[in-house]
Amino acid sequence: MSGPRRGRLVTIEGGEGAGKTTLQGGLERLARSGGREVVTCREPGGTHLGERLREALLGHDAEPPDRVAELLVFTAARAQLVSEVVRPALDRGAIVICDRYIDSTIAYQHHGRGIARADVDAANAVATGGLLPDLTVLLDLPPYEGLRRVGRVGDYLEREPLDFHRRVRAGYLAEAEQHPARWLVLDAVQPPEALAEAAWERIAALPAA
Ligand code: Z5A
Repeated sequence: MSGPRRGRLVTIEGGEGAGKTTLQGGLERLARSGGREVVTCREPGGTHLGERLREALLGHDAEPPDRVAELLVFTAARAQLVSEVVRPALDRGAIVICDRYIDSTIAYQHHGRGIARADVDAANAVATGGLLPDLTVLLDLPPYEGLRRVGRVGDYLEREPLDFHRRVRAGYLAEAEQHPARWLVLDAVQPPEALAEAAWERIAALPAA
């Protein structure tokens, strides 16, 4: 990692339709009302290159890729986002709220696809230079409920069997259990306002920058 960080990196994780984008909006409003600079981003995406990689990978006509290619495309998009958006924002003292980050790759490509943990960790480390979130909010929801909420079968990941999505959910919960200081697990059936308040309480309690 290069130099001290003054801002805070908050990531939001969970399965399809768990409410990540909705929570990001709620947190952005709460953070702005406190006068902080807030930068929001999503993965894959958030940069010109990242959005092009997103379209190539998840566009409606995209075929399911080789699983190692999939790992490398997600982490390539992340490398661009970290260097172009996240690190500069943290250096300015902003709160960065990112919809998905390294733990999506651990949950989907390791727990879901079965790629070796060491390979996923290495790809994440290269992409981020070791930049870890200060807080990761997991919106935990049964996969069938999340897929019902979004009401579509869009990209190839959404077409994966329910068992794949169950492994992803179990993987997230296992990660959160192992690193409780970094994770906040919320039951995503709660109303959006309650989720935003619970997450904001933890963000506000992060040590001063
Ligand atoms: N992926 C990966 O495999 N590896 C990686 O490293 C990365 C990603 C970075 C990206 O999908 C896919 O890439 C994803 C993982 C994989 N695939 N899967 N499966 P995406 O970005 O297109 O989509 P997503 O992130 O999975 O989910 P989403 O569709 O954007 O949903 P969401 O942001 O979690 O939920 P939402 O849009 O806020 O809400 C969905 C609906 O639920 C909407 O109608 C809301 O009004 C409603 N909602 C939201 N909150 C609530 C509550 N609290 N109660 C009731 N209803 C609610």
